[in-house]
Amino acid sequence: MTAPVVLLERPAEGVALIRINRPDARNALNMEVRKLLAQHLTELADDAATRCIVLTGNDKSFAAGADIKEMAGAGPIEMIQRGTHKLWRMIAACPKPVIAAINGFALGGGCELAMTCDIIIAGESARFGQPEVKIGIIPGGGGTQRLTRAVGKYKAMKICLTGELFSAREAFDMGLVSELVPDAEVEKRAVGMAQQIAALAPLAVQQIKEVLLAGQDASLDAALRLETKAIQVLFASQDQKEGMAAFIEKRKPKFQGK
Ligand code: CO8
Repeated sequence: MTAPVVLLERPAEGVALIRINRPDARNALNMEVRKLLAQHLTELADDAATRCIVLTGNDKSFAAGADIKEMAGAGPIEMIQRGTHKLWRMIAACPKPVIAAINGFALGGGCELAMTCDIIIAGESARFGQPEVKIGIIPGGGGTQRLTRAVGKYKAMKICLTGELFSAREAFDMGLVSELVPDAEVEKRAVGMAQQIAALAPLAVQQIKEVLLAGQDASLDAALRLETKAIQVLFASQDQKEGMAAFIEKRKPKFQGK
C-alpha cells in the first residue's frame, strides 16, 4: 500500500500538523494533494480540539508547485472543471491560524500555498519563487495578488516576471517570511509557536485572523470599524472575563473558546 500523499499528525495539545508527502515529486501539488489539504483544513476548522495548524513538507521541499505533469496536456475547460480555484479558496478560508513550516523549495503553487498561511517559518536553505513564467503560464493560486500585498509591487513584479528563485534570507528581508531559523529547527519552532497560540483565547485568535485579512482589502475606516466591532463582541466571551480576572489575580488564564 502506498503512503497517503497528505498526512495528519498531532504533535502537541491543540495543534494539528498537516504534512505534504510526495517526496519523489518534490511535493508537487497534484489534485489529490489539493483535495486532501482542503478537506483536512475544513475538518480542522470544526474540530474544537484544534486551535492552531502547522502545514509542512519534508526537508527537500515544502511544495515545488502545481504538478506540471498532471496539467501539461489539459485544456481550459478541463482546468475549469478541475475546480482548483475552489480548492484554493477552501484552503485559504480556514478560520484558525495556519503556520507554514518551510524547508527546501516553496515554488509556484508551493509559494502560493505558503502565502495562504498566516505565519511563515523558513529554514535558512529554503528557496522561494514564482517560476510559472518559465513554463508559459502565470501564478494561478493567488501569487500575483498575495505576493504584491506581502512584498509590494516592485519586488513582486521582479519575482513573477523573471521567475528567478530567491533565498529564505531574501524572503525574510522583504517581509515574506515571519521567522528564519536553522533548517533542523523549522518544524520544532513551528510546533512550539502553534502551541503558544493554541494556549491563547481561541475566539480572540480567530477574530485577529479575520479582521487582519478582511481589513487588508477594505478602506482604513471600514477596517477600523471591523476591528472595533470585533473587540466589542469579545467582551461577551467567557475567555475575556477569564483572561482579565487571571491577570488581576496574578495567575495563568484557562481559555475555553467560549
Ligand atoms: N510538478 C511535477 N513534478 C515535479 C515538479 C512539479 N512542479 N517539481 C519536481 N517534480 C518532479 C521532477 O519531475 C522529478 O521527477 P522524476 O524523478 O520522475 O524525473 C522529481 O520531482 C525530482 O525533481 P528534480 O529532479 O527536478 O529535482 P531537483 O532537486 O533537481 O530540482 C526543483 C527541484 C528546482 C523544484 C525542480 O524540480 C523544478 O524546477 N520544479 C518545477 C518548479 C516549478 O516550475 N513550479 C511551478 C509549477 S506551476 C504552478 O505552480 C502554478 C500554480 C497555479 C495553478 C493554479 C491552476 C488553476
